Amino acid sequence: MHEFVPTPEHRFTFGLWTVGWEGRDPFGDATRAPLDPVEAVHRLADLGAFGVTFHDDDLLPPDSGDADRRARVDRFRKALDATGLTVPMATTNLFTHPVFKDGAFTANDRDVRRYALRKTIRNVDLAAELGAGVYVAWGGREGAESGAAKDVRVALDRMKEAFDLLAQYVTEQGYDIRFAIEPKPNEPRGDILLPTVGHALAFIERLERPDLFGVNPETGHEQMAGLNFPHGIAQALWAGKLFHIDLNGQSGIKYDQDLRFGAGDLRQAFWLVDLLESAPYTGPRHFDFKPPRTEDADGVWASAAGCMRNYLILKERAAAFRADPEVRAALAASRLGELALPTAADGLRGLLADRSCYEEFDREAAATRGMAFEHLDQLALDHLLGAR
Ligand SMILES: [Mn+2]
Repeated sequence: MHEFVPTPEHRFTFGLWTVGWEGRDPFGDATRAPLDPVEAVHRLADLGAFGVTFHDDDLLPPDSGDADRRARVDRFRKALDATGLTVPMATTNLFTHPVFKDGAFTANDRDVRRYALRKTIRNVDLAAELGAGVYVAWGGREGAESGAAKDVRVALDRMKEAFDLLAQYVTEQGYDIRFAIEPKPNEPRGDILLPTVGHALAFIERLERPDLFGVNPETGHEQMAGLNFPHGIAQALWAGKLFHIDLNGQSGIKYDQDLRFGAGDLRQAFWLVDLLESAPYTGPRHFDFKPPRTEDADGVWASAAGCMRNYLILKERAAAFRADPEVRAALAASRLGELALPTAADGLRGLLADRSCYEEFDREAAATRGMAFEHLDQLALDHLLGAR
């Protein structure tokens, strides 16, 4: 039996804000003490992680002066060097401080928008210094609760302006950094702009440098809207835009649960791992979860270890599913191979000239063909449940 031991080769990464979450929620105070980022680095390395990510404010108190900033960065860097942990991604906190109550890049107040851009640029510099190749942008406060309060078309102009300026900045600095937009439908705002992977993909194509922008989809964010997360990831891959991914768990349409990966919708987690492991995606498997506030420090690390363990179990289960001869036969019976054939390799003229596909098509016979999907799906469940 496999031991499911994570190693840096698996490229598992965690946000400082995940294991460092103190358990403060809208109804209750913190249940855990603050976690020193240096301790987080050492504990994550001990667990077999590959890297760590951060918001600017996770690492550096927002009002810290230059000397204090430098001391904290140097101390963090020392921990990275001592453990071999990497920083593949960084991001900006544009949501906690009250100044962002109406958003950051799309706040109605121009001075807030300009501050948000400068705050982001300052942390992009640090991301470059620490070697991050991806910079995530989650616009949690970019939205509204009432219709007239936000002219959405104008707000999207401002969003585009912000990202165009950021693209110009990294280009002029010569940074090897690309941006990944993280969609979310709601929470904390009543409705957030760029609510789904699909909205973000369409937005990116309107930017001046679309090549520098992709998406950072999060399991729970899509599932909060009732959407199929593996389908969203597949479309991002199809568009060449899966720059990063946030893995966690969510049980259906409700508040953002941020459960450890594998908890919540286990079937979607299985299909997601099946997809990621067969896709041309070599980026980090990044966990953006929150150890429940019921947990003490031991529970935090058990939760983090569980994210990686569940991924590795699902990876093994998905590989067993794909290698099973009965599954291969069931895939053939479900005619997956036929989906891979172009519909009209003979071109439009061939299609129009082919009487067998319309005038002589036996529609009733085609309609009676079973698709054999249930047998295929049960084989998947058998593998997922460890029954095969
Ligand atoms: Mn996230």
